[in-house]
This record gives sequence, structure tokens and C-alpha cells, in this order.
Amino acid sequence: MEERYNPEKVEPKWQKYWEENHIFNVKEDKTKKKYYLLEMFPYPSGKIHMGHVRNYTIGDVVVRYKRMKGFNVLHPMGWDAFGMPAENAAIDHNTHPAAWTYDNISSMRGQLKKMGFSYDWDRELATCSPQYYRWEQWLFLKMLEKDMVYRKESYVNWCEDCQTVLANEQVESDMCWRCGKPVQQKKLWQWFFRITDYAEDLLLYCDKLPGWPDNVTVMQKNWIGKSTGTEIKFKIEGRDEDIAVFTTRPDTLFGSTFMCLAPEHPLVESLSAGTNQEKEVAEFVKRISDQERSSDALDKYEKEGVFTGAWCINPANEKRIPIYTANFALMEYGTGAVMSVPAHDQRDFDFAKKYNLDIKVVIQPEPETSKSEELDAKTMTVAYTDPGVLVNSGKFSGRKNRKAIEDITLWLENRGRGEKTISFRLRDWGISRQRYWGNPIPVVHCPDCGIVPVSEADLPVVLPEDADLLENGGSPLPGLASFAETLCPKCGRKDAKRESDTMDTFVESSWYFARYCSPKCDTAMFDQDAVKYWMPVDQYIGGVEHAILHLLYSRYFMRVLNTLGLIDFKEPFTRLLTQGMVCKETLTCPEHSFIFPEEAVNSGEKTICKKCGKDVDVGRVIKMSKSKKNVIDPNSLLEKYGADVTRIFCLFAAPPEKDLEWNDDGVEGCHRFINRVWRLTAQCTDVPGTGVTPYRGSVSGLSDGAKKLYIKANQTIKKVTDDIESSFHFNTAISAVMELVNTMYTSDIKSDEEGMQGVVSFCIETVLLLLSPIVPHFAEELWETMGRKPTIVDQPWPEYREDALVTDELTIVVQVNGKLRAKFTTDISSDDDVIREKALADETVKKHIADKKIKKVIVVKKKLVNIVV
Ligand code: ANZ
Ligand code: ZN
Repeated sequence: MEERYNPEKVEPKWQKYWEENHIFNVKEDKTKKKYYLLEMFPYPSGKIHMGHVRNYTIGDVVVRYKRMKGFNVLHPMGWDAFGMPAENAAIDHNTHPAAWTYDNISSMRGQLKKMGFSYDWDRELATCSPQYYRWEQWLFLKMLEKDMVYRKESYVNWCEDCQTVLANEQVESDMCWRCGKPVQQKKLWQWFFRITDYAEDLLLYCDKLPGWPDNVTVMQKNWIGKSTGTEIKFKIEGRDEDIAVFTTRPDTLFGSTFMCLAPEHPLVESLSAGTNQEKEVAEFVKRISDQERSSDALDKYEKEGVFTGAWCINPANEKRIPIYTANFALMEYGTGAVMSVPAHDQRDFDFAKKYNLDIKVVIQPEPETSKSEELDAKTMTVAYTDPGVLVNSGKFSGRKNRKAIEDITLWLENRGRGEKTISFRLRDWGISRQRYWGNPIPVVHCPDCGIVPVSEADLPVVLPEDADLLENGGSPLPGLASFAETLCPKCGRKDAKRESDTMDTFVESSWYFARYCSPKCDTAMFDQDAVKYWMPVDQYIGGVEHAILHLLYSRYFMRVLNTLGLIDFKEPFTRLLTQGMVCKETLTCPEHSFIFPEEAVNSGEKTICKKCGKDVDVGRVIKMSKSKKNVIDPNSLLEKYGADVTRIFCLFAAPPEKDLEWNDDGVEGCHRFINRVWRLTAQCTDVPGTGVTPYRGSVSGLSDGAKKLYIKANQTIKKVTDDIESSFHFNTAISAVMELVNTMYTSDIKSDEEGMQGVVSFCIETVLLLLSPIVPHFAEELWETMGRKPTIVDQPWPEYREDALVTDELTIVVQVNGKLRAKFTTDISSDDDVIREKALADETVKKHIADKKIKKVIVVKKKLVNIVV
């Protein structure tokens, strides 16, 4: 046996063994319970980073553990392969996105294999392959048929100089990444998924995901943003028509002194038609519609508006109020119309001041609870937004404003002027991207027939993989005749044009986990039986940066598939783990700014730049990132320590949900531990009695030394199992194994006392089994060395004996004629007879009894022995 663990030799050996024997290839097996674990698949950027290594190591350990627990486990891997970086790289390196992507996939696959992850590589998929995106196009057509997808005009980033649409990533502080000119907004017809149809259901189920971290469900809830309010109808003066507004504050209705419509509101044009305001309104609407006005961007814009020339009637007090159109009113929210209450809403207040509109106070601070003076509209400088008592509010005056919300709504309902409603912040999902490297949207534009779906038989619409990227970074698809020019599928017109938008790459990642169940299926998105068996994913693991969009879109997609009758569940991920970040301190050289760890040397107290010898400033510990150069390349670790030390370090340094601070000493420590176990096993297999059957019996009958060790081993099994089951806390699990190893080192493991060799054999077996999910190559090698049959992967997870878990021994006090004379310790399982005998055998007790006759011995269970002489 070699003296130390030699990863260079051992790791490839077992990787080859696993691969050749198809150890990790799985099939549906109805006789076994399934366990589907998935880590978020990587973007093939070229190299794996420490974040990947950590994420995939966590998943791999759980999978290997579950397998030993008897589950039929699915653990697939693939590539989220469409997206912008491939286009940029293709321009930079004068290659094609497809070539760049497939190259990266192949080198990253190699890296993952070197880590010994237990993937079923037969299920590997890349979202940029036509076999994959074909089914996404198919789904798109189904959704189109069912009106789950639609087109509308909306804004994109546009660079006038480059004449191209810019992705958000190509906009750098409002400037074009390429030419540095200011970015404009341009309206284009784009495709949308009706995710808002599922807003209520997506929200409802946030409370039915007990396996998800609370912070993630809270983020999802906020993103969906349900708000309960009242829709109130204002009559338009001189017309038999109403304007409906959405408000969460019907209590302020008596204070609404003007109305604001979104510029896109369908009434704006007709209200102003024929009035003096007509021209001004038209100009305003045109100007505003060239600006981006999302709710996130609202604060960036000065609030402005114009009078439409029309008036409406406040239904609370029949007062006529002017109707404005204003840029802060959004067509997508509520009804697109706002009842403005300047005294109690800051935005409305600013607007009223700017345009000299009435301000009417309807809430006064409560005199006894507030020091503030009575509000006067003429002297107010800010809106009053705190609670208080209603004034100037008809029969509601004198009531606390919050309590009046319900009643005012009811009052309006009774008069047919309002009703309780709900509004969501969630918007429909815009999936159109004017990009090249993405899934083509499968429709054709015909001058006669309009939008025509590509027929199912003609799928996939193949993305030409060899298109030349344009200098300005725009998509070559619209100008690429071989792609864009096509026949109309309906009327056969020869001058129809293929849709040149591709889908948001979030679409591919919204269903890949279902595809893994039958990745080669070429008759459907997936085999329904396979999906029925494997889905939902039991455990999903990934970064918290995907807490909102990716997870929400995936949940939405499952609802779409459910509605279409393709699956019978709605939630894709039963449990979710969001792992922490891998962090490291930054190094800054006064000469070279950020430098890589290997560009610095530690000389005593100081850290010095290798290039210039200047003192390096050691900065804060932050997330590893290439731009800050505080990164460790997994390859360098693999070379120096191998996969298993890298794996155990990732798990040992922090619990999975916490940030992991990189620490070179920690890696060294793990390296030493591994070799400690190696030497220990070597010792044990060299001693006489090699091949001794591991002892699995009860504690009684073991010698003291053997018993101590045996109990420690059983406790360790329990601790490790509990830590994994309850929280995936591998760090404390590993500590427990380390303790067991220490106990072995301090025990006389070569002794021939009763039961010792069997217990030692059990301990070694236990250590290897417990460590095998964490350091699988290492464990396989030692397993084999011990003369056991491969593969350790398929060994059952060790079980502990309840009766061998005793923590501490009992201390028994011995009295002779009521006087305390001695103490001794005994095993907690000792019965009264054993305790009595031990007491009588005690040397000090014997002295006190001397030659007197023993009249009585009373044993008080597990506490004391009283000897009467
Ligand atoms: C009157 C009022 C008085 C309002 C007051 C607020 C405070 P949340 O809670 O986020 O749902 N609003 C309604 N539709 C709008 C639209 N299309 N564009 C811009 N703003 C709109 O917000 C609800 C509030 O947002 C509504 O309640 C409305 O202003 C405004 F003291 O109505 B409120
Ligand atoms: Zn046509």
C-alpha cells in the first residue's frame, strides 16, 4: 500500500471504473423510491469556477448518500448554452458562437469528470441543440394556439449610431457598450407569455413550499406583488361613460381632486378631441411614449402631465375634477388610471404643486397621539401619509381612516360605484430577444395572412450555426436571406419573412429538468411516464441570484404544461437549497491594482507584489470574481490536491447555505486529515487480524477499550446521518468523523482485548462508508485495499445501534452505613447486579467494611449503593 493518498493515480482509476461499469446510469425502477437531485446547470463560459465546484459537490454528496440509503437517484448535468457571451466571444475571437459553445462544453465536461461527480452523463443535454429547442418551439406553438402567448409593442434599448437593439448587458450606465453614445428607447412588436394568468396560483403556492427557504418565497411573493384594493368608477362629465381607477386607499376618496390617465389609456385621445388641449395632449403622448416608463424606472423621471380638457365627477362628493394624462400613470398597472389625492400622496402632491391643482385634506393626525399641528392645505409642504382621522369625508368624517377602508368600499359597492379588486405587480413575461444565439420563435410573417405559425412538421426552425456576427453586435438573422426568406405556411406567398426574434434564454431553463427524465425522446418534449416517475425534482440546489426569475418562470412553465394536460403536478422543485457564495480577500498592489493570489508572496507580516515588490493591501473578504482577481482556479487545486481534498474542503469550510471563506490553511488541513485516515487504514490492514469481520453486536461483553471505541463509532454514525438528513450540514458531519479518527488514534487498536479487533474493523468500515459520498475516490481505493468488493457506492449506509449510543458513564456513589466512602463509574446499561458487585469490589469500600458482616446492600438505581454492616 502506498504511503499517502495519491490522487493522480487513484482518482482517474475510479472515474474510469465508474464510467466503464455505468455505475451512475439510471433507469426508472418502480420497485424503488426515486430521488431526483439537480443542481442549476451551468452556462458554458469556458471554465468551471469555485462556485460551480461548491454547488456540485454539495449535490453530489447528497446524491451518493441517498443512493446508499436505497433510493433510485437521478442526477443529470447539462448546459444552459444559449446567450450573449457566445456572441461576444465569437466577435472577439473571430469564430462562431456554436463552435465557441461546444468547445467550452467539452472542456468543462472534462473538468466536471475530474471532480468525480456522479452524473448520469448519458442524459447530458445542451439547450442550443436542435433536439432540445425543437420541443420548446413546439410548446410555443401550443401556447400560441391556446392564447397563452401574444404580441404587443414594447420598449427595447436602441442605439441609433449602431442601428441595433441592445441587450440590457450591453447598456453600460445608459450608454452603448460599443460606441459609447446614449441609449434610447424604441418601441418594437414583441412576444409575451401570459404569466400573469397564473399570478394568483403562483402566489398561493408560495405558502405550500415548506422545503424552500423563507427568504426565497418572500422574494417571490413580493415580485408577484398582490395588492388588494378598490376599483372606483368616476363618471365622465357630459358623457355616459365611466373611468375606473384602482386604489389601495379608498379612504382618501373625498380628497381626490384630479385624475391621471396613462398616456396610452384608450380614453386620452377621445377626451381631448375637440378641446383646446387636443394638440398639446397629442404631442405629450407622442413624446412620453418614446421614454421607458417601468415602475422601476419611475423615480428617474420628472413627473409631468397635461390637462386633457375633460372633467369627471368624484363619486364621493359629486365634485367635478380635471382629468390629466401623466407620465407616472402606468397602463400596465391596475386600470391605467389613478385618482390623485395630493394631500396624502407625495407624488400627487408634487404634481398638484407643479400644475397648481387643488389640495384637499381629508385625514388629520389624531390630536392625542400626535404633536403635529392641524393640517392646512395652504401651508403644507409635504403630503401627510400617516394614519389619522377622516375629515371632510361626509358621513365618514371622524372615523379612523384605516378602519374606514372597508366601509367606504361597501358604500361604493351599494351605489354601484366601486368594488373590491386585486392588482398584481407581476407583468407578462417578454420573451422576444433581438439576438442571434437563441431559440428562433417559430412563426412566419406574411403580407397577406399576418402571423402564421410554422407547421409542426417543419420543426425545428433551425438556427443557422454558421451565421456571421455583425460588427455592431446586432443579430444577423433578419438580414440572412437563407434564414429569413421563406414561404408562407398558409398561402404559400414567396415573400413571407421568418420571425427573427429568438427567445429569452430563461425559457430554456424553465423546463430542462423535465427533459432530463427522457433526454433523447424524439416524439415529444418528454416521455410522460418518465416524467411521472422522476418529477418533481426532490432537491434543487443553486445560487440565490436565481431566487426570483428562474424559479418563478420554472414554476410558471409547469403550470402551462399542467394546463395543457402534459403533466399532473404544478411545482417543479420540492426542496430548494440556495448555497452561499465562495469568498476570498482581495489583494491590491499600488502599482498593479487588483492582483491574483499567485502574483503575491507572503513575507512574514507583509504581503508583497511579485512583479514590483511593493506592499500589497489585503482587502475585505468578498465574493470571488474575475474582475477583483480574488479567485482560486479549481484546476490549480485539482493539480495540487486532487478532487477529493477539494471536495472535502468545500464541505468542511462552511455549511452549504452560508458563505464560504477561502482559506489555504483549511485546504491543507483537509489534505492532512485525508492522509491521517489513509495511514490509519494502512495500520489496521497491516496488523494481525486483517480481514477481521466487523463487530456489529451489542456493547455488553466488550472490553472497556473496545466498548469505548464502539460507542464512539455508533455515535458518529448517528451524528453524521442526522446532520445530513436535517440540514445537509456536512461540516459538522466531517468534524464528527474526524473525532472518531482521533479516538482511534488514541486507542490501543492493536490490543488483543476482548472484541477489539472486530470493533476496529467496524470503525474503519464506518469511517470509509461515512466519508465515501464526500471523498469517493479515496474511499473506493481504501475499500478495495481492505479486500472489500467494489463498489463502495452501492454499499448500504451504515446503521447505528440504539444500545450503543450511551454518551457518558454513570457515576455511582457508595455509602457504608450512610457515610459516603467511594465513587466509581460504570456503563449506563449496567444493571443492579453489576452495580452491586462493582461497589463491593471497590478497594476503599472493602477497607471500610473490613471484616464486618454485610447485613444489607441497597442499590438505588443508577445513583447509589448503600451498604449496611
Ligand atoms: C389613491 C391613493 C391615495 C393612492 C393615497 C395611494 C395613496 P400599490 O400599493 O403598489 O398597489 N396607482 C394605481 N394604478 C396606478 C397606475 N396605473 N399607475 C401608477 N400608479 C397607480 O399601489 C396602489 C396605488 O398606486 C393606488 O392607490 C394608486 O394611488 C396608484 F394617499 O390611489 B392610490
Ligand atoms: Zn400568407
